[in-house]
Amino acid sequence: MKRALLVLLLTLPLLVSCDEPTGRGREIWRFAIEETSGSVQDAYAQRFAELVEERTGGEVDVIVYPIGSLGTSDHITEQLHNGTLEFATASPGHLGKLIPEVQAFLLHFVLSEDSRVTAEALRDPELREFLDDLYAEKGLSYLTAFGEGWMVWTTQDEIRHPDDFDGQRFRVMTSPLLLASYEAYGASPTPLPYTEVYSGLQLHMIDGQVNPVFAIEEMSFYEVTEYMIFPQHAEFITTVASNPRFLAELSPERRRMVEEIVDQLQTEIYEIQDRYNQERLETIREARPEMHIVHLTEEQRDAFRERSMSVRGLYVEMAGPRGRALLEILDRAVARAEARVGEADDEAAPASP
Ligand code: 6CS
Repeated sequence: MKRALLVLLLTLPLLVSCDEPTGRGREIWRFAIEETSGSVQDAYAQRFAELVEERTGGEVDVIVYPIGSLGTSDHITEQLHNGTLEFATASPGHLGKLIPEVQAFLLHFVLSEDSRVTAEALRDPELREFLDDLYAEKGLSYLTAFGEGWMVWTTQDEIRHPDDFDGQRFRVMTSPLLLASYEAYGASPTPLPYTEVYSGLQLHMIDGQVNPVFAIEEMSFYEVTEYMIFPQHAEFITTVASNPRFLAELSPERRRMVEEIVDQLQTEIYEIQDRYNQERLETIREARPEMHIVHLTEEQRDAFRERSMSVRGLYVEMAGPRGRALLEILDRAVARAEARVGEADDEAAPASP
């Protein structure tokens, strides 16, 4: 029954589009996201749709499916692999079950503390080439990765030291490395799909969760927790993927168009996520002035950093030699990005008298 509904849902736009007054059915590309309408991923997919429609003169319509309409993140990845979807976001927090190496993006205190550097590093050609191969092996085409903001803990109790995690049932995404990461802090991590987190918190099945500010606002997690804790330990990173057979059948012009749009959106999405995260923190402050907002000190962060070190070894055990190689590639990508961001800052700085 569920499958029949899904097929109907996916084919409906095709049927509708065949009814164009010209009689010439428009082409439909389906883009599923792991977030709701109004999210960072939605902004990405909507801009992608707008640019595709503009550049194909309306020949291609991109339909965006928010989370829930086609199932969980795992279901979306499966549909992308099967070719029922042409594009989808695939966050390492869930995709790590299929591609263990991508869990490098989930490690704490590994990437830069400057989100501009991380955004720049995610464009690195060496990194792209490596991820291209990993995704291809699993029947997916890697298009890009981008950050969606710093991860923030929302909890019932104040957490300033790993010992405060003791006994906390803490919701994480479903990749095994995340369980290991919060076990290292002493928590009892609980993997759950995104759409079940609010009720989990409300019914006290879990005591806390972690996500960027924009998500905490749009999913209303702030309504059912007391503290927002900013540890600045990791950014939420997602990836965008396509179906390899679909891409292979595109004309060279269309293929180039997709690459150019993805490239253009890389800068735009950085600005959008930055704005969403700032604006929505204000929304939360206004909606719930009693919410405790805690920024960990350097000393407090150090205690978490120290505990997180053992998880790097676990990552290499899970992801093998290619996981180790990816960590090295990330190090090089960050170093190159730091140099580029530094140069841009120097150019922007007013010349000394
Ligand atoms: O926590 C999650 O599961 C989700 N969080 C975000 C911000 N995006 C997608 C992901 O599935």
